[in-house]
Amino acid sequence: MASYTAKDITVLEGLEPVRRRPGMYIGGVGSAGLHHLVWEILDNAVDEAMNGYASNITVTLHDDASSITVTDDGRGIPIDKHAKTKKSALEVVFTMLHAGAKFEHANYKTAGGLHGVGASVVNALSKELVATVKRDGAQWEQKFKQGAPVGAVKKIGAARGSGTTVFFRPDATIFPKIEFDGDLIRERLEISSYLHKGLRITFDNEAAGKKQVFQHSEGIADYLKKIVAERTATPVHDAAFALTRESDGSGLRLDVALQWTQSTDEHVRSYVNGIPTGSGGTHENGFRAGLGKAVRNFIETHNLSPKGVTLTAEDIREGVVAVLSVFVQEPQFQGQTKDRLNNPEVLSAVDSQVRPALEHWLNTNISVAESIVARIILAARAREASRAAQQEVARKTATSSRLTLPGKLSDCTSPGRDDSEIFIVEGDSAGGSAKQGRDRARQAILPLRGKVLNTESVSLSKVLENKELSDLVTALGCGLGKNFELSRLRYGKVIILADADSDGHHIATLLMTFIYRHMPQLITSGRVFLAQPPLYRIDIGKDTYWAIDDAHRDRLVKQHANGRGRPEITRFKGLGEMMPKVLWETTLNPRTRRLLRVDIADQIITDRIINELMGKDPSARFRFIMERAEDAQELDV
Ligand code: 0RA
Repeated sequence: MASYTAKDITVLEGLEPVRRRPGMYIGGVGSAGLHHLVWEILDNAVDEAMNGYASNITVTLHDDASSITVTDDGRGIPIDKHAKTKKSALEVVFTMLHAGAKFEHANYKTAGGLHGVGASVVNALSKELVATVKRDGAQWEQKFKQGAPVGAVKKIGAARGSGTTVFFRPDATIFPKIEFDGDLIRERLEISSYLHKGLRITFDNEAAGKKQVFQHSEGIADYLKKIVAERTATPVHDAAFALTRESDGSGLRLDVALQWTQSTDEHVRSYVNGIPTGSGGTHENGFRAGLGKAVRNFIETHNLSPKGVTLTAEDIREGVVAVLSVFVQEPQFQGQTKDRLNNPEVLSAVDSQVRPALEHWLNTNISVAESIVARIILAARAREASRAAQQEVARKTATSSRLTLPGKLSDCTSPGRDDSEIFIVEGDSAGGSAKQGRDRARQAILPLRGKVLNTESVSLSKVLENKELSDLVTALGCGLGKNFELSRLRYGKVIILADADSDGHHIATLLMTFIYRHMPQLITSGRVFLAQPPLYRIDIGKDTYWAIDDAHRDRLVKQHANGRGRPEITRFKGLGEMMPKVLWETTLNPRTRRLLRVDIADQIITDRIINELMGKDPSARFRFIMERAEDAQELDV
C-alpha cells in the first residue's frame, strides 16, 4: 500500500474500556503509566520520522509540569472523511481503540510491549487533548475532553508545510499524581536522537526554563563514544566498528557500534524499535554469536591461537562496549518487565549480518585486529591466573581454615553465619578500638592499612596483587568476578566502618566501588552496609549525645540545650580516638546503632555515576552514594 486513505482504518471499539481499566493499556496509573502517555505520542512522531517523512520533533513540557505538546514535521494525520463512520481519519485515530493498526504494513512501529496502543489511549486518559494538523496548505484542529470530541475537525487557517501537533493534559480523575519528570523525558529523547541518526529532537522544558536540541549525524556510533567516555574506559583501538543495514529480506533493520576497551566487563546496550531491552533477548544473542564467530575465524585464519589456554566466549567479549539497535516488524517481548526480545528469527538474522561484516573489518584493519586479539588472549590468561589463585585459596580454606585467613583479621568466635558481621575498618588504631569494643562472638574486625587501590580501571589480576584487597577477599571467602559464590560468604553482613571525615568517605567509596565492580551480588543481595560513627560528642548537663554530622549536631543542640547551660562539643579526629565502649554504644551495638544499606537503584545509572565520579572530588562521590544508600534506608535495630 503506497499511501494511506481513511478507508484503510479498521474501526474496532470505543474508549470506555480504556477509562475503565487504564492499567490494561498503560501498565498502571503511577508515574510509569503517566509517562507512557508521553512515549505513546512521541512514538507516533518518531514512527513518522523513522519511515522517512519527518525530520524534526519538538517535545514541550509545559510550565505546570502536567501537560505536554509533541510536534513533528511529518505528513500530518489525514483529515479526510472515513467512508463507513463519516468521521475524519483524525477523529478515528484519536477516538477508536486500535484504529491505525492497518497503517501501511511495511512501516515499522516503534512500539513494543505495552506501547503501540496509540493516540486513542492517551486521548481517553486526558482531561483535554488538542490535535493540530498542517496539510495541503491548511491548518486543522480538533479538540477532545476525556476522549470525546468537542466538535468536528475544523479548518483554522492557512498553513505552509505539513506536520502534526498533539497537546494533552492527563486526567486527574485517572492519575492520582500528575507531575512529569523532565529528566526522564530528556533521557528518553536523547537516546531516541542517537537511535534515529540525524533526527533532530528539541526538548523545551518550560517547567525548568531549559531548552535542548539533540541531533547526532553518526547515530549510535556517537552514542558509543559517549558511553565509552562516561565509563572512562580506555579503548583498545581508535575507530569503532560500526554496521548499519537497512531492511533485509525479513524486514530486519540493524545498527551496531562496537569497541574493545581495557575495562574488565562487557557492556552491551540493546534496543528494539527504539525501546531499551534491558534483559537482552534474541537480538543480543545473535550479536554475541556473530561477534564470537568473527573473532574466532580471524584468529584461526591468521594462526593467532595462544598456547596453553583456550579462549572462551567471555574472553572474546571482555571489555567490549557496544550499542545494538534493531527494528523488527512484529516484535514479541517476554519477561516480567517485557524487556527481552523473543523473536527466534532475529537471532540468526543478526548473527548472519554481524559475523561477515566484523570479520571483514578485522581483515581490513589488521593492526587493530591484532591489538584486539592480544587483549583477548590477556583476558584468557588473567582468567586462568585468577582461577588458579582462587582454587589455591579454596583448597587452603578447605584444609585448615584458620591458617589461611589474613593475620590481621580478628575473626568472630561463633560459627553461625547469618547473624555474624565483618567490619572493614580503616587503619590500625581504629581497628584496635573496634577490636576491643566489639561483640567477639558475632563481630569480626578487618583493619585495612592505607589507601585501598582504586579498582575502577584495573584488571582483576592487579586487584589480586593488592594486599589489602586480597586480604578482604580471603576474609569474605566468597571469591570474586566469575568465581563469586554467595553461598561461601563467611558473614551475614559486610559493614564498612570509616571515619566520618572526607578521607574516610574516600576509603568507603573505594571499597564500595571495588565491591560493586567485582562482587556486585553482595550489594544486590543487600549484605553491604555503611556504619555511621559519630563525628561529635555533645555533653549537655549530665547527658551525652552523639552526632553523625554537622546538621545532626545542630539539631541535637537545638533540641536538648535550652536552658541547660552551654553544651560542650567535642569533634572526633578519627575512630581511633574513640573509647572502645563509646564505639560499641554508638556504632557497633546492633540495638542502638544505625546502618545504611548500600543499594543499587539503577544499574546503568549507578554504573555511569561511579565512572563519572571516580577521580574527582572524593567527598562528593561518597555523598552521592550516601544519598543513594539513604534512599533505601533501613533502620537496622
Ligand atoms: C498515517 C498516514 C499518514 C500520516 C500518519 C499516519 C501520521 C500519523 C502521525 C501521528 C503523529 N504524527 C503523525 N504523522 C503522520 C499520511 C499518509 C499520506 O499523507 O499519504
